[in-house]
Amino acid sequence: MEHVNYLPSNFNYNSPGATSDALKQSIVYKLMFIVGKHPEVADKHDWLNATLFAVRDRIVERQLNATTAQLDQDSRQVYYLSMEFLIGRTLSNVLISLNIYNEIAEALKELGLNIDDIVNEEDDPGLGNGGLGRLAACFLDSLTSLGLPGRGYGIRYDYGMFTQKIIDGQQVESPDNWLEYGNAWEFKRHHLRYKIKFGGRIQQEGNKTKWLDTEHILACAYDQLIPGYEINFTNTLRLWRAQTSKEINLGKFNQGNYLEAVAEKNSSENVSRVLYPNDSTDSGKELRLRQEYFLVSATIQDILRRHLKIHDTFTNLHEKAAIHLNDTHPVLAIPELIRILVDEHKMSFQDAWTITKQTFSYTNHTLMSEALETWPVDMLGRVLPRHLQIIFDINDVFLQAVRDRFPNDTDLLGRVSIIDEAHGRKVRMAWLAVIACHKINGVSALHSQLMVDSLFADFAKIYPERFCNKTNGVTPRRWIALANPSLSKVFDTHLKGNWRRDLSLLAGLNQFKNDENVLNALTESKLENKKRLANYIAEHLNTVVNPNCLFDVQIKRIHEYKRQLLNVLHVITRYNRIIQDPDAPIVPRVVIFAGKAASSYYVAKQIIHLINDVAQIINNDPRAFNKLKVVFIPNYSVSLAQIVIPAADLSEQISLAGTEASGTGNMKFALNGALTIGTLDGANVEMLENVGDENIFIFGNTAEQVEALRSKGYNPREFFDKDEELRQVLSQIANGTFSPFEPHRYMGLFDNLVNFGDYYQLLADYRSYIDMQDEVDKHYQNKDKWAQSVLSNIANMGYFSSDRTIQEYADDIWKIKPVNLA
Ligand code: 26W
Repeated sequence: MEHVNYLPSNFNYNSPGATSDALKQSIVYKLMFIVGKHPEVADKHDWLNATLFAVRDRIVERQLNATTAQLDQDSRQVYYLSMEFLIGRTLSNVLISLNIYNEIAEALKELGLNIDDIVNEEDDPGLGNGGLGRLAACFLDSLTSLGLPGRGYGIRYDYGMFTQKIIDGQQVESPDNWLEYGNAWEFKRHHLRYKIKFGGRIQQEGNKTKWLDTEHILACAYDQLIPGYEINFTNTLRLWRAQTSKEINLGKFNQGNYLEAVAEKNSSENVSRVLYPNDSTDSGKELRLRQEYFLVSATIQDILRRHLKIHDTFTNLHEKAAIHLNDTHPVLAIPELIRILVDEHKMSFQDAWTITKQTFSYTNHTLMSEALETWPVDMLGRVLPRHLQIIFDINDVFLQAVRDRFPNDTDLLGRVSIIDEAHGRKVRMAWLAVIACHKINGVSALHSQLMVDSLFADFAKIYPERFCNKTNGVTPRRWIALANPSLSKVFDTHLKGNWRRDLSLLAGLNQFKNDENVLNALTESKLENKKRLANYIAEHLNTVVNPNCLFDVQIKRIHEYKRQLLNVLHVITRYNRIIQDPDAPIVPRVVIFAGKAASSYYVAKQIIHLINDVAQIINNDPRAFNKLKVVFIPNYSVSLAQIVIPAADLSEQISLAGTEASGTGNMKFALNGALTIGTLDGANVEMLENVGDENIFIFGNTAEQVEALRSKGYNPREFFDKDEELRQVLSQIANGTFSPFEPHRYMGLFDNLVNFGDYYQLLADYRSYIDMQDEVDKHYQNKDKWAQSVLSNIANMGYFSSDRTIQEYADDIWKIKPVNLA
């Protein structure tokens, strides 16, 4: 492309400068001329915004550089479609990327402000539920830091994940109005708006299909710049917000029906109002379907518009665009692309289908059947009739090919058909993804294996070359550099090269296994982080915890399969032992929980209630003082994780083997020097391979044993009857020891475990869990041995950087290369 020289040739992109003086000047300037406040009257939030604007300028320079380079090179890009991006606070992360943390701290200090106060003033946008959304955010960070061209696409929900309060021991939800004070970080693209159609009917005219009488809303783009770590490059996260389309209301305005027209405006904007707070159960609600289509329609239109600006045809779309589906939530992008190519650009269905298959790829994040999305054929036909028709067409072509290849397997067709006829005619979105995507990956070695053995076994026979594994990773910038300054200092002192950019350099720590200086430095750093957390707990929960205790932590969504309840069984066992034998030596522990329960998930809410009831009894029992404390920290979020994870000694990763697809918290803890107690589930398996079995506490049945037990008829009663400690604990839960004013409160939890089959096999793993916890205590009592394990554990975790993961996606799935930067 030809360029006009808009800027003088001697223009310096770094003109605003990054010294603390220059930054200070920019901050004050932004405060006065953008925020519109005099420094004398500005409050903390004004200063935060002023700082954000000043810093944003420095990123925009990089964006200009990136855009020019990308346009010149017309390189293949990845488009990462996700209903969730849990990006966390921005300011501190950008300061790390630009390497101006100290300069900003200095500038703010000169302005009479403390950088921590300003950083903590920023809202933490909770535009995701948990693992899947946070993974998307780590991926954007890595993609950009590697100089790879791509763009995230999601929804700009007005309300993110609800705020959790604990009142009388129970979860209470309230809306998270994260945009209340605006969002200084985003750019609203007023001109970038797409019409999104719903409803209506199909009309066939010859071989042309028309989608008529639709209702419309508009999707408006909001961009957030994603900085890469120390690289003159950025990518964009583009989030869509629903706006009323003027056209639909005009009629009603003209009829004088003002109120109805305005009411309609509100209801159509509901599409981007709120994030569904369910992870791992498919809600099947029509509004959710509309949200999903809203995301993909706006996105596909945007990708095609961009493509057409540079090329005059779509026949090379797959050479320029790799579209990635983060789980099945954005799977309607497939029929949407076909619809636009066929109905609006007159391509044949065959050609459109061929291009589609070369463009899309898909990650599966869960095998649990209740999480697999299906839409009733009726509902899909009502909301998106043309898409339903295209899905039927895809299914016909696919089933014909299967029939030709496997003529003798008559059951196969019913099993692989996109339409599930057996369960009330439903569209199986995961099937559609597998049939249309050239690559399908799981998120850990174990999960990817189970995926082809179970959920997608039939498809693995049909398309063996499509399935692969991409083990998850986490970004070392946020999860070490930002969250753990004291540990970062230890790394910087003892490692050659920059581990922030190449996490495999952590292996360099191995040579210090017997170096007391380094071991002490690690222990000191941990203590500092534990003090920081203890302060947080004191301030927010009015509870005092002693940083010299072992901090035993389980933070994640509350779900039966993650087995927080097994952790509680251990806590009570420990409590009972303290009471039965008060003089026995014991490793004092603080057991910390955090996590949200989906608002409609009764059992998960009961588990939260039980944790708080148990805490209430134990923390107020003088016999347990200095020996055991239980803390539930409310409102788990990315920013809370950044405080809690660096402070953990022990990381609880205790899901039933075969249920946790990967886990990413497990990686964050281990990288921050916690040892793991866990089952052979998800990425724990690969962590064991990397860190060695002397540095990790593995217990419980394997995925195979879980299956075997289930199929031979698992009877939890057997375990109940034969294990006295277990029996005591369960009886206490059942008889109201922890809920004296409502003794039957936890009868349901008890029955689930003992009488109704214990689906997640807690009782089967109880004894090996307790025994392994005893091993943890023994290990911890030997301070030197513990410190050595911590060191080896960190040193061998370099594999779990999301930079490694993204490099694999780039090479094996997306086929994208770094942009050449000036
Ligand atoms: C339709 C409702 C719904 C919503 C979200 C179903 C399922 C989900 C997600 C797939 C749940 C999720 O976040 N899965 C997690 O993905 C992480 C990133 O790959 C993994 O580390 C976790 O093990 C997996 O539970």
